[in-house]
Amino acid sequence: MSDPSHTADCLFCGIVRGDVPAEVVLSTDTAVCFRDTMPQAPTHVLVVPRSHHANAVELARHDPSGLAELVEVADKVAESEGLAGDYRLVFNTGAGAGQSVFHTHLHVLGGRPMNWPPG
Ligand code: DGP
Repeated sequence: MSDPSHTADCLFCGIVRGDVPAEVVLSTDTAVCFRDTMPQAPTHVLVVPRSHHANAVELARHDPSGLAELVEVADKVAESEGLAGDYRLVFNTGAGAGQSVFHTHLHVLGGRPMNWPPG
Protein backbone atom coordinates (compact mmCIF):
# COMPACT_ATOMS: atom_id res chain seq x y z
CA MET A 1 0.00 0.00 0.00
CA SER A 2 1.13 3.55 -0.60
CA ASP A 3 -1.50 5.03 1.73
CA PRO A 4 0.35 7.80 3.67
CA SER A 5 -1.57 6.86 6.81
CA HIS A 6 0.47 3.65 6.88
CA THR A 7 3.79 5.45 6.90
CA ALA A 8 3.78 7.31 10.24
CA ASP A 9 5.25 4.36 12.14
CA CYS A 10 7.49 3.13 9.33
CA LEU A 11 11.23 3.20 10.13
CA PHE A 12 12.32 3.58 6.50
CA CYS A 13 9.75 6.33 5.85
CA GLY A 14 11.40 8.09 8.82
CA ILE A 15 14.84 7.74 7.19
CA VAL A 16 13.46 8.90 3.81
CA ARG A 17 11.96 11.99 5.49
CA GLY A 18 15.26 12.64 7.29
CA ASP A 19 13.68 12.22 10.73
CA VAL A 20 15.75 9.11 11.52
CA PRO A 21 19.54 9.31 11.02
CA ALA A 22 21.23 7.02 8.51
CA GLU A 23 24.50 6.90 6.60
CA VAL A 24 23.16 7.93 3.21
CA VAL A 25 25.39 7.08 0.25
CA LEU A 26 23.09 8.21 -2.58
CA SER A 27 19.84 10.14 -2.77
CA THR A 28 17.72 10.50 -5.92
CA ASP A 29 14.27 11.87 -6.72
CA THR A 30 12.78 8.43 -6.14
CA ALA A 31 15.08 6.58 -3.74
CA VAL A 32 17.34 6.95 -0.71
CA CYS A 33 20.31 4.57 -0.32
CA PHE A 34 21.94 4.07 3.06
CA ARG A 35 24.24 1.61 4.82
CA ASP A 36 22.64 -1.30 6.65
CA THR A 37 23.28 -1.16 10.40
CA MET A 38 23.75 -4.96 10.46
CA PRO A 39 26.05 -5.42 7.46
CA GLN A 40 26.35 -8.93 6.04
CA ALA A 41 29.19 -8.05 3.66
CA PRO A 42 31.89 -5.35 3.40
CA THR A 43 29.41 -3.38 1.28
CA HIS A 44 25.79 -3.63 2.41
CA VAL A 45 23.56 -0.80 1.25
CA LEU A 46 19.76 -0.63 1.25
CA VAL A 47 18.07 1.00 -1.75
CA VAL A 48 14.76 2.35 -0.49
CA PRO A 49 12.04 3.95 -2.62
CA ARG A 50 10.67 7.22 -1.26
CA SER A 51 7.13 5.89 -1.68
CA HIS A 52 5.83 3.44 0.90
CA HIS A 53 4.98 -0.09 -0.24
CA ALA A 54 5.20 -3.13 2.00
CA ASN A 55 7.48 -5.18 -0.24
CA ALA A 56 8.83 -5.57 -3.77
CA VAL A 57 5.65 -7.21 -5.08
CA GLU A 58 3.48 -4.32 -3.88
CA LEU A 59 5.87 -1.86 -5.53
CA ALA A 60 5.80 -3.88 -8.78
CA ARG A 61 1.98 -3.94 -8.79
CA HIS A 62 1.51 -0.25 -8.07
CA ASP A 63 4.58 1.26 -9.74
CA PRO A 64 6.39 -1.16 -12.10
CA SER A 65 8.74 1.51 -13.42
CA GLY A 66 9.61 2.38 -9.81
CA LEU A 67 10.78 -1.19 -9.31
CA ALA A 68 12.96 -1.05 -12.43
CA GLU A 69 14.38 2.25 -11.27
CA LEU A 70 15.32 0.69 -7.94
CA VAL A 71 17.52 -1.82 -9.76
CA GLU A 72 19.13 0.97 -11.81
CA VAL A 73 19.86 2.91 -8.63
CA ALA A 74 21.29 -0.25 -7.01
CA ASP A 75 23.71 -0.59 -9.91
CA LYS A 76 24.82 3.04 -9.44
CA VAL A 77 25.44 2.34 -5.76
CA ALA A 78 27.43 -0.80 -6.60
CA GLU A 79 29.54 1.15 -9.06
CA SER A 80 30.24 3.95 -6.59
CA GLU A 81 31.15 1.32 -3.96
CA GLY A 82 33.74 -0.15 -6.35
CA LEU A 83 31.94 -3.46 -6.87
CA ALA A 84 32.48 -3.37 -10.66
CA GLY A 85 29.39 -5.31 -11.71
CA ASP A 86 29.99 -7.98 -9.08
CA TYR A 87 27.32 -7.87 -6.40
CA ARG A 88 24.19 -9.53 -5.03
CA LEU A 89 20.73 -7.93 -4.95
CA VAL A 90 18.20 -9.29 -2.43
CA PHE A 91 14.54 -8.58 -1.69
CA ASN A 92 13.45 -10.47 1.42
CA THR A 93 9.69 -10.87 1.06
CA GLY A 94 7.71 -11.96 4.12
CA ALA A 95 8.80 -12.55 7.69
CA GLY A 96 9.49 -16.23 6.98
CA ALA A 97 12.06 -15.17 4.37
CA GLY A 98 13.76 -12.73 6.74
CA GLN A 99 11.91 -9.49 6.01
CA SER A 100 11.90 -7.37 9.15
CA VAL A 101 11.10 -3.90 7.78
CA PHE A 102 7.88 -3.73 5.76
CA HIS A 103 8.85 -0.91 3.42
CA THR A 104 10.31 -2.11 0.11
CA HIS A 105 14.10 -2.24 0.18
CA LEU A 106 16.68 -3.76 -2.10
CA HIS A 107 19.83 -5.06 -0.40
CA VAL A 108 23.06 -4.45 -2.32
CA LEU A 109 25.75 -6.80 -1.02
CA GLY A 110 29.32 -7.14 -2.18
CA GLY A 111 33.02 -7.01 -1.41
CA ARG A 112 33.39 -10.69 -0.56
CA PRO A 113 32.75 -14.01 -2.32
CA MET A 114 29.02 -14.86 -2.21
CA ASN A 115 27.88 -18.38 -1.34
CA TRP A 116 25.00 -20.22 -2.98
CA PRO A 117 22.49 -21.28 -1.76
CA PRO A 118 22.15 -18.34 0.64
CA GLY A 119 21.35 -19.14 4.26
P1 DGP B 1 15.08 -7.09 5.95
O1 DGP B 1 15.48 -8.04 7.03
O2 DGP B 1 15.23 -7.68 4.54
O3 DGP B 1 13.72 -6.50 6.19
O4 DGP B 1 16.14 -5.92 6.00
C1 DGP B 1 16.07 -4.88 6.92
C2 DGP B 1 17.46 -4.39 7.14
O5 DGP B 1 17.37 -3.13 7.75
C3 DGP B 1 18.28 -5.27 8.07
O6 DGP B 1 19.37 -5.83 7.34
C4 DGP B 1 18.78 -4.35 9.14
C5 DGP B 1 18.48 -2.97 8.61
N1 DGP B 1 18.06 -2.00 9.60
C6 DGP B 1 17.17 -2.19 10.61
N2 DGP B 1 17.01 -1.06 11.31
C7 DGP B 1 17.82 -0.13 10.70
C8 DGP B 1 18.08 1.25 10.96
O7 DGP B 1 17.53 1.88 11.88
N3 DGP B 1 18.98 1.86 10.15
C9 DGP B 1 19.60 1.21 9.10
N4 DGP B 1 20.45 1.92 8.37
N5 DGP B 1 19.37 -0.08 8.83
C10 DGP B 1 18.49 -0.74 9.63
